[in-house]
Amino acid sequence: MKIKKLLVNSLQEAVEEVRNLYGPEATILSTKIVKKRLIPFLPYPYRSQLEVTIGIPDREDFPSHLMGHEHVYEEISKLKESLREVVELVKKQRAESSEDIKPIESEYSLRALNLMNKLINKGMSKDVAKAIIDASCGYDYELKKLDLKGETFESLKMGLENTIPTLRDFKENLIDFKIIALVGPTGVGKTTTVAKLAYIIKELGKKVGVITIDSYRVSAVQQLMAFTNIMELPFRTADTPQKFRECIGELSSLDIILVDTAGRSHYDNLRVKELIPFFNKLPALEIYFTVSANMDERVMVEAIERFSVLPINGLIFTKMDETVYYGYVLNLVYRTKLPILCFTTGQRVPNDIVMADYNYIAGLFLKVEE
Ligand SMILES: Nc1nc2c(ncn2[C@@H]2O[C@H](COP(=O)(O)OP(=O)(O)O)[C@@H](O)[C@H]2O)c(=O)[nH]1
Ligand SMILES: [Mg+2]
Repeated sequence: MKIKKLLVNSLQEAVEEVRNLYGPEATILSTKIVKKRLIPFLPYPYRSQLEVTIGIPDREDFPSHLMGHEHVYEEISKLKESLREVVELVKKQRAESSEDIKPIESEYSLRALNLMNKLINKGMSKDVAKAIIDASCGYDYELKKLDLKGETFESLKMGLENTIPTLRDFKENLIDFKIIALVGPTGVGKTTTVAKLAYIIKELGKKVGVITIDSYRVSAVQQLMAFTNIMELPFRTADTPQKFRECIGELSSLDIILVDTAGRSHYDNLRVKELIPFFNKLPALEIYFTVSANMDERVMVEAIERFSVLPINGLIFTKMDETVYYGYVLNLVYRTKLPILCFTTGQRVPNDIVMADYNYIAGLFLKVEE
């Protein structure tokens, strides 16, 4: 608050002056009668005047064009009123939404609600958890509620089977020639996963080869080359779409070709597009978007959006050992409807990989916490 002093002839004049000069919020703090000399230096003659001390509220925070205008205060009181209305509205909506939950609670058995909570506690969105639990439940006429169809683990598995697509028959379906390409953000574990998949496919008695698409010539291919050498698998590097097709031609007598891709960053939209000519009109191609499970859910969604300029067939989740928010993973699957091919669970090649399997997925949410 600013303090000002004003000399006036009467209290009436003071009130008017204060209002005119400083607006209705200014207040008279005190008054005092003072003698004003009519001739400087001489005590006489003099005139009595009223000295008023005024308090003016600070206005520094207001935009300059509003300063000194009375309607500033009206605006503020209007704003206060709107704010009060907003607060009331939010309170009302909150009360209504908690009413929404009550029918849900009374709709399910305690067991089903407990399971739903376990899913939600690991990052699963409520709507996804509800869809899975709905598929795990049947109506219990005695309880008059939805209850899990069987024992918790089996019920969850059933629920997952109906809501979360997977490629659990992947191994059985490796009959015709296929080109399996992994795309996704840099550093998620594509190269490592290609090596693990190559091992699994070779163990199935299939002839498998690996091509690395490295159009930016930045990635070290040594890692994969060393691995394919040990396993005695054919290995090629392609830096142009034309070279890529030549490599496929050379390896076309194999059963399966795995394709690793290298990139600088998933934020680089243009570079994702650079992959399009490599994969254009390529028969028998399957593209798997690879993402690490330890990413924030929003980052995962943003990454898949960037890569969806490519025709994605399924999902691979890496670094499952580095998260407990498995719910994020299933949210992504549920929303994209893309089936899961596999999960990777550590750095060790070739061991740390689990092909998509409902026992494994159910176990993520039900295993005893360490
Ligand atoms: N903890 C953990 N690390 C992994 C896993 N998969 C790969 N990595 C590591 O992640 C890093 C990047 O892997 P890389 O295959 O080069 O990723 P790329 O850039 O997508 O090809 C390496 O240090 C890998 O050992 C996994 O499942 N769990
Ligand atoms: Mg790589």
